[in-house]
Amino acid sequence: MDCIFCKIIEGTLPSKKVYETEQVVAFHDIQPKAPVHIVIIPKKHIPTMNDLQKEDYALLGDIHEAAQHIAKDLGVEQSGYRLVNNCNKDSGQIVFHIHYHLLGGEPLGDIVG
Ligand code: IU
Repeated sequence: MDCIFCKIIEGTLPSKKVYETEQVVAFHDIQPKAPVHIVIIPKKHIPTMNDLQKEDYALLGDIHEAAQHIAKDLGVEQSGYRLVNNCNKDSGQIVFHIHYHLLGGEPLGDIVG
């Protein structure tokens, strides 16, 4: 499958991983928009939020669990952070493997992933 994030999951493309379970992987964004900018993805290839099926909803819990761990590990748990999903063109989604941006490390204002 020609999906950049699937290649990151397989390890055929490099990434700086910060968290991994059987279901999800998280890594540093290559073009960070904040001091902390992590991309959290399910290992299952789901293109967009529109494609989520009921059987996938548990993955959203896994992603939130990942976000809690990462926020703590990277020291933004108390200062604050934002979790953002972009869906389709108007949101600015460029990678069509569902993902959540975890942003923090400074007052975020209008910064989105
Ligand atoms: P978006 O929500 O689809 O716009 O975000 C995709 C993000 O994936 C974007 O912030 C990219 O910098 C990031 N990214 C990455 O971290 N590693 C990659 O190899 C590629 C994109 I391509």
